Amino acid sequence: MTDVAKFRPERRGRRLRRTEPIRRMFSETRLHPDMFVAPVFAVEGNGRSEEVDGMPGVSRYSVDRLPSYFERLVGAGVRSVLLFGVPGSKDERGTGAYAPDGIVPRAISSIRRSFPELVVMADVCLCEYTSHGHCGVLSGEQVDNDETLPLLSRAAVEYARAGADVVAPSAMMDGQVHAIRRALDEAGLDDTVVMGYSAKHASAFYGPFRNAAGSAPSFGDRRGYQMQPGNRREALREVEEDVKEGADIVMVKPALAYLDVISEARRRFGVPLAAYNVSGEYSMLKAAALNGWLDEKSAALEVLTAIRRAGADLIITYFAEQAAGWVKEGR
Ligand code: PB1
Repeated sequence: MTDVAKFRPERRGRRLRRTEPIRRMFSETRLHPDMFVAPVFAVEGNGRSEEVDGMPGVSRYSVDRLPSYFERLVGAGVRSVLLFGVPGSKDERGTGAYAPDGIVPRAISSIRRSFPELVVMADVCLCEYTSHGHCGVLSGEQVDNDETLPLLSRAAVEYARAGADVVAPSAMMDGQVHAIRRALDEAGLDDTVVMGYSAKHASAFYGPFRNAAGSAPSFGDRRGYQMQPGNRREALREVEEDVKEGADIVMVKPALAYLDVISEARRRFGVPLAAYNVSGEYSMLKAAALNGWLDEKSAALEVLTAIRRAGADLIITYFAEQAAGWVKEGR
């Protein structure tokens, strides 16, 4: 057999991968439960806790069932929730979204005193409340941007008055952050944080959420207000606009298919950056895990690590409860 001189590489990158303790020392991207935000669906009625079709492990809860669920979240180490209301009735102007006794103000009021340690965020949009399923009021077949702004502002004020620490406008209306900030300040709610859904793309990955919230548009789509998936420069302009309008936190959504946008937003802007690991990103991983094609914990932690590595400070994720437990285990 040919005698081949032994080659001894000078650089041995594997030295820093040899053992688990060495690998932990040089881990460049770390997750912490404090960075996870758990989306929560609050529904009308009593005694309701219903798993969402297409989102194994995610349920919709009536207000009376929220405290026990929040006990579970806090016990797992989750410190922040993002509330979505699923009203009992809908109408053309989405009046349930800004009703003082609406599902979200009632949900917030019911848990605020019991969970002072939780950061309570409330999504601000009309789509769950409108009979047509669009994120604003219609003028013909178009969402009327400027007619929608005062309604979003009213909703944000109601949620803040009920005790929300953060209001999060997700309607993708131009000027929504400015309008809501001004309304909050005029109502004396200067301390309420505004988290803008700044760069929100018209994604195919929202399907399971729309099923959970009954918020799919009854006609057309959201491409007249959410951005097309391929537009990164436009996304950065939207983030910049939200910063100018006074957003305390900006966001890129979805996350997994938009890591480049997250990374560029992190590079350009100093404000806290959230990324929304949306329903479809959750469901596809869950489906693969349930079929035995992927290991759920490893794949989910890899996805969350990627979103964190791209630069997100906060990750809104349906894996929040599980991931908080996994991260604590791994410490
Ligand atoms: O998890 C998800 O898919 C989030 C969906 C998101 C919630 N903010 C919306 C997407 C949509 O239906 O366009 C709701 C928009 N207000």
